[in-house]
Amino acid sequence: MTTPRTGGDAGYLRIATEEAFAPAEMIAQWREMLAAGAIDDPGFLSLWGFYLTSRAERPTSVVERLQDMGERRLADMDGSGIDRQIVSLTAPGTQIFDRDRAVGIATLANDQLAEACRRHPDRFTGLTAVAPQDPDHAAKEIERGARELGFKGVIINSHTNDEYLDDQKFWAIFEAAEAADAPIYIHPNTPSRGLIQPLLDAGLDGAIYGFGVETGMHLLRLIVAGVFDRFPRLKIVVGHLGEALPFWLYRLDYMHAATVRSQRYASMRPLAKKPSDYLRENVWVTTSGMAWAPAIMFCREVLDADRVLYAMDYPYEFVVEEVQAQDRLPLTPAEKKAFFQTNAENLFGL
Ligand code: 1DF
Ligand code: MN
Repeated sequence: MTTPRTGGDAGYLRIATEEAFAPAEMIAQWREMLAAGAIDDPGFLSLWGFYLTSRAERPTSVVERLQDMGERRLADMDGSGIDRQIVSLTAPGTQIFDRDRAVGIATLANDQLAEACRRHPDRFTGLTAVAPQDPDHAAKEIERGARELGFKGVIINSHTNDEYLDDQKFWAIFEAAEAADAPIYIHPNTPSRGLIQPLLDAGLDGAIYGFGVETGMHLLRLIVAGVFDRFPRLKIVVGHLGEALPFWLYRLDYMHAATVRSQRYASMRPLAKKPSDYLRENVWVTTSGMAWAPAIMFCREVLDADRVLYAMDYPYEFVVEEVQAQDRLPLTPAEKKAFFQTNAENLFGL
């Protein structure tokens, strides 16, 4: 098969929606903190302790590519047929820092990303990075991102120092995102302290499985806490085909209803809708790292074809054959255009 090309000759533009970058300053701070023994988060130590010290080919190339928002990235996009990247701050971004540093890195990352988007407006669209450690500042940064920087959504890398967004102290973030009509991409982080140990023991804490456990659970926590009853127009995006939740729709509905009825948990109160309704009305999923036709077709069937979007997960996943595999999905030309292009344009307001 020929190499995919940009420019729409397949009948659609390819918009990749979970693409990562890292300011050199953030990588430098991570390196310093690791070297100083200043970090005790087991997930961060496992993930970035590896990426920032390994000399193997994949981690060194990932760390270099993350920091390039210029020629190298554009050449990679040209070589894999990606017309536009929706770019976001790589995990865990600000979410490993104390509050003041986190706010500083969010601001710096957003200013750098906005500059790259201004240089290449036809290739890059940005998402706003925030420091959930300071929810009021995060709310203001969401507004600045939307109004001044031209960003089209928000990135949050799952838990922040073991805390999840269903805690009402974070809800200023949801209020700001809903007001700006900015989708929040809940991207994986390594599992929180209480969740990680058995995964870590088996080498399963990272992208192979732990990311999905952490992030799918995070979204479920938002649902059962009633976040979408309080913020009915809130839009959430998750990668990796919904972090396995689409497979669980039936059981989630059945068990949620049964649990509420039996009044087993004070924390599990009645919701206005079924868990699957929120997953079908407030959530969009992307195919990052899941270039697998049966799973993609299943998600289109049980969610909705408008809710399944293409993503690559550059530079962690950079495999031209995966673009080709998705070009070959058993879809009509119109469906394929929605999958690669117009679903993303509609969701992010491009
Ligand atoms: C990995 C995968 C790292 C994904 C990521 O960010 C990431 C990895 C730190 O393979 O270590 O975003 N991913 O989304 O699958
Ligand atoms: Mn990713």
